[in-house]
Amino acid sequence: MDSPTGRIRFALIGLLAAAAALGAGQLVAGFLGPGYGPLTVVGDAAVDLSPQPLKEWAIRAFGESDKTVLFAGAAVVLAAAAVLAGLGSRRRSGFGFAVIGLFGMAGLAAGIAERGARGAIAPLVAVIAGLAVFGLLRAAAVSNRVEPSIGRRRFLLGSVGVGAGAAVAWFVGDTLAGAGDTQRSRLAVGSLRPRTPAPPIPAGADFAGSGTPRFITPNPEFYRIDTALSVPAMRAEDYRLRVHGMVERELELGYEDLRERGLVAKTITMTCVSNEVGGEYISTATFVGVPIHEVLTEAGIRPGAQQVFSTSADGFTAGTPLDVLHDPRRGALLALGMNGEPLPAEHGFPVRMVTPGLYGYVSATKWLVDLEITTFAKQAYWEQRGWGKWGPIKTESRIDRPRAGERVPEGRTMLAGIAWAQHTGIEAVEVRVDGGPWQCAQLSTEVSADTWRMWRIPVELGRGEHTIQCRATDRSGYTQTEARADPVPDGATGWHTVLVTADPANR
Ligand SMILES: Nc1nc2c(c(=O)[nH]1)N[C@H]1C(S)=C(S)[C@@H](COP(=O)(O)O)O[C@H]1N2
Ligand SMILES: [Mo]
Repeated sequence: MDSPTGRIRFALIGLLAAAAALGAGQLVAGFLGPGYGPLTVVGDAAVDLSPQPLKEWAIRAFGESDKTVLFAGAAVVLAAAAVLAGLGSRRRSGFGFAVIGLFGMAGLAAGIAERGARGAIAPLVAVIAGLAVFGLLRAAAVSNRVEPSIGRRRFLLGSVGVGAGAAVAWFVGDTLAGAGDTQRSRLAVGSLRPRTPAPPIPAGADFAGSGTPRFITPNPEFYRIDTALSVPAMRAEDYRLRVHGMVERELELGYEDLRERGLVAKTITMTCVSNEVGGEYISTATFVGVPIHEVLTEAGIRPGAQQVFSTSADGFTAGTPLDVLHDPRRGALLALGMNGEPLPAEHGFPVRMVTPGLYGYVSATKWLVDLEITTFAKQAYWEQRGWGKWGPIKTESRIDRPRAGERVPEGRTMLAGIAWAQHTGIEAVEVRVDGGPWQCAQLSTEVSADTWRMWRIPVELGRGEHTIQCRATDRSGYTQTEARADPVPDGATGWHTVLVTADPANR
């Protein structure tokens, strides 16, 4: 029993018990509210108990990562104690139970001291889970000595199960706690009143009755593109935006600093570069925020600067040409709100960028924390992965009705769809059936050059299969090309083409 494998097994039991304790504690904490996690509570207590000089030294030594260092330190101490507890209970289980109990008491004390009675719940659950897992796994390991084949199997399965369960519990609890924090913070933000409201959307701005999307995309339906697996949980209260690099003066702006500047509202159609011809990655919202050019002007741009390199809390980066962001007529925003509410967590709460006329991957960083003014040399996330550096949105159009493959009654049918050429504006949309002559569609009332425009046109369809195509012409006089291109590297092109079948009306 004192073989090296035996020792590893008992060390593992200790570690798994600790993992189970943390996972269970974090899961419960997720339901309790912000800051109830076992590690957070113990960390806070440790900070409170440590002498002032030590705190100052830690801040000097580790700066912004002091919290990470504290967490890492706590994890190392816990892991070491867990291994010891496991190894020390090879012959008798009492030692392990005692160590877990001791840590449980410390957690309980920290929880109550830092958060009151409610703070006792997560440590209690954690210690119970830790004791239970320790007891069960140890029993399995001991039976292994008696009945090696059965015990080994059971022990292995148990270990894997406990490890996976602890990880899932931790993840769920952590996500819940973060989402709760973010929602509370969003509610506390209240209403974001713009100094200059966006012009109202006229009744004729969409042809929703004929099958186009509504002009403003409701937030829950707005398309989403994320590189991160989970939505970053941020609070407006903690928000800091750093503006630095080739500037006269560095800025550090909190949420209220931005809000107090006088917000403007702007209705913008965003598009993803990954949108296929006919695709769904396009939506429109009225954003409320601070004009980016004002912030850049305040920082003072130094000669030679070319690019604004933005970084998100989740590590995503984008590089936007400085001249685009510095141009007041472009109207790029540091957006705080979307369609009358603070940004939803999925769309970048507390603050994101929105830039009319550029695909999102170069210009719409969500959960924005850093703006570095720099040269074009620096490469952002998608550029490093082979996508184009500039990302201007291409003039395109889409058929929404009828859908590809749809059966329509023969005779008169209304065709409808959307067209976009952000920051240039749509001049015309033409439609043709079965390769016939191009016919001009009716356009919806224009809201601005930065938003999509809807089109519709009635056509006669005889019985049988038909090919419907559309193409847009923008205000620069450019008609979208028929040449098919994939989204990689800088946006898809080609005419959206759908096949439909017209059936006899009275069957
Ligand atoms: N932090 C972060 N910001 C991001 C992205 C991302 O993955 N992470 N995706 C970008 C891309 S590719 C697009 S098209 C838009 C999409 O914004 P939405 O998800 O609010 O529609 O956000 C941009 N900003
Ligand atoms: Mo995108």
